[in-house]
This record gives sequence, C-alpha cells and structure tokens, in this order.
Amino acid sequence: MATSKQLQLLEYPAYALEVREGLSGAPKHLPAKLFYDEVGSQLFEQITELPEYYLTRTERSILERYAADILRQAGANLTLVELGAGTATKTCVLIEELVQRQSRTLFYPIDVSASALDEAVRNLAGQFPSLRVNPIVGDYTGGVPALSRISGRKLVLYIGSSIGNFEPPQAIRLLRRIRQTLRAGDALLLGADFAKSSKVLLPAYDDAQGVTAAFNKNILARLNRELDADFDLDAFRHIALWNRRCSRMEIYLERLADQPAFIPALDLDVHFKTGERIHTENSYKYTDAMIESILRESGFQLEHTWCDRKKWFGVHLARV
Ligand code: AVJ
Repeated sequence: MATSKQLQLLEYPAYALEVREGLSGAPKHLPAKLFYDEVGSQLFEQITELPEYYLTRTERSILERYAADILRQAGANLTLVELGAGTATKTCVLIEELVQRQSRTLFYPIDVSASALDEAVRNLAGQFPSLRVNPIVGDYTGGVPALSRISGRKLVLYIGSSIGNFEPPQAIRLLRRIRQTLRAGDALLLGADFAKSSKVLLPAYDDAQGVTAAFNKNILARLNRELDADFDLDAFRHIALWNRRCSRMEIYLERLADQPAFIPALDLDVHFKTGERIHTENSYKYTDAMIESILRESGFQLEHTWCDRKKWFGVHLARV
C-alpha cells in the first residue's frame, strides 16, 4: 500500500522532481518553462508591450515589412508549421501574405496549450477562409515526428526568440530533430535576438514598472500555489545580468534574508544563505556567426537574414 507521502507525490505535477533537483544543489536553478502558467503567460503578454522590451515589436515589424520577400524566398506552394504557436497572433502577418499567393493553405500550429490553439483556430478560420488549420497539441522540444507525414513543401516557423532559452547544444539538438522530419527544399524561419549593448538589454529584462520582476517571482508564486510551498515573495529580489562571455541575459531571484522555505509536496526544506540566488532563465543573444553555426550544425543552410535598421532582431531563413 502507498504511504500518504507517496500518494501526495502522485497528485503533484510532473515538474516537481525538476524543482527538487534544481533547489537541492548549488547553484540553485529552476527551469524557465515554469514561468508559463496562466498568470505567467499573462505577465509575458504585458512584457511584450513594455517600452523597454523591444523584441516582440521589432520582430513583428520585420515580418510586416518583409513578409512578401520571406515567402518568395521560401518557395511556392507552402504548408506552414509553427513551433510554439500559442494563439499565432504574429503569424497572421505571414498568413495574410500567403493566402494571397496560393489558393489553399495548410497551417499546423503546434503548442502545449490546447486553449491557446483553440483561440488560434477561432481567430484564423474567420479571418482566412482558404486556410485550413490543423492544430497539434504537444511539446515540440523532443521534435515532432508527425511532421514527416505532411506532404508538400514545408516552411517551419520558429519565431519569437524562443530558441534563446536553450543552451546552444540543446538548441542544436532541437533543430536537428526538426530537420530530420523535413525534406530537401523545406525551410525553417528562425526569429532570434541579436547580441547588443547592455544599455539596451538590461532594461529589457528589468523594466521600470517591475513587470519582469513580477514575471520572474511568479515562478515561486506558482510553487506556492501548486506545490503548497511557502516562499515569501517579498524576500526575493529580481536580478538581470548581461553575461557577455556567454552572450546571454541571465535572470535570477536573489534571497534577501536567510530563512528557509518548505515545499510540502517534496518534503523539502530549501535553505538559503543571505544573497543566494536562484537562476531562473538564460536568454541567448546571437551574433551572425552563432546563428550560422547552430544552423549548420543542425543540418540547415542559412539563406537570408532580415533585420531592423538597428540590427536588434533577426529573422533567418534556412534551407534543408
Ligand atoms: C519568451 C524566451 C523570448 O527571453 O526574452 C522575457 C522570455 N524573460 N523577459 C525572452 C522573457 C524575461 C523571453 N522569451
């Protein structure tokens, strides 16, 4: 018979063991994917509208300006696939252009959130009658074998700088898995943030209104909600650092006092030294050479890069 503790564990979310691993060792860390519960996804939406957070609006402006060029370069009769599509709002810019170029278009948005995909289907179906939307609910990080069954020329969208959350070897592994489900002539459109001055980067990850701080702290609020933990959010400070050597922004939660926290779901006491940090995210910022190299190492060839005038953000077309 299971003990009450085992029964409890069974009821807790699958990420609980990653939390144990991340908070037991040194340095402490938590997986960035935990940011995106309902509250966190809303906070991220707010981040995308902040004056300091240039990424989303810059990428959207590139897609708006170059949609026709991008699709011409990608090839005729495209079937669209989008990794981590969410509600596919930015994708509309490309779809609008695509439905003018071809009489029928298939779109396969992939996301872990079924509700986000429902919204995508509702929005798109009304707006574009010649578009057929086939949502795929699931995690794309292990690759998406079903993609190899889609016939015709594919354009896989991986926009929004999501690639930036992966360590370069993991990014390559993911792109390689995607590459394995594609055929010669298929293409990948990758949106990635460029390395730039820390004067621009730091405020983007530590805004004046404190929305990014709230987004970061929500990870602990979530552990309080879902694992019954007792983290005192006021006892942590949001920190954003530019790591030039690794070409990445790093965000942390720094413990201001040394009281422990307790996570009943894991029967775990989490001890902190004053000033100790939990590393919650890396956001890689790419140079042209880094983009070229991760694409090449995953079996793609970089064909073209579109960017804004200041070269803050890049949209890269790569071919199998
Ligand atoms: C969703 C991964 C693109 O790295 O800029 C925003 C997440 N973290 N502010 C990013 C994020 C802090 C974002 N991505």
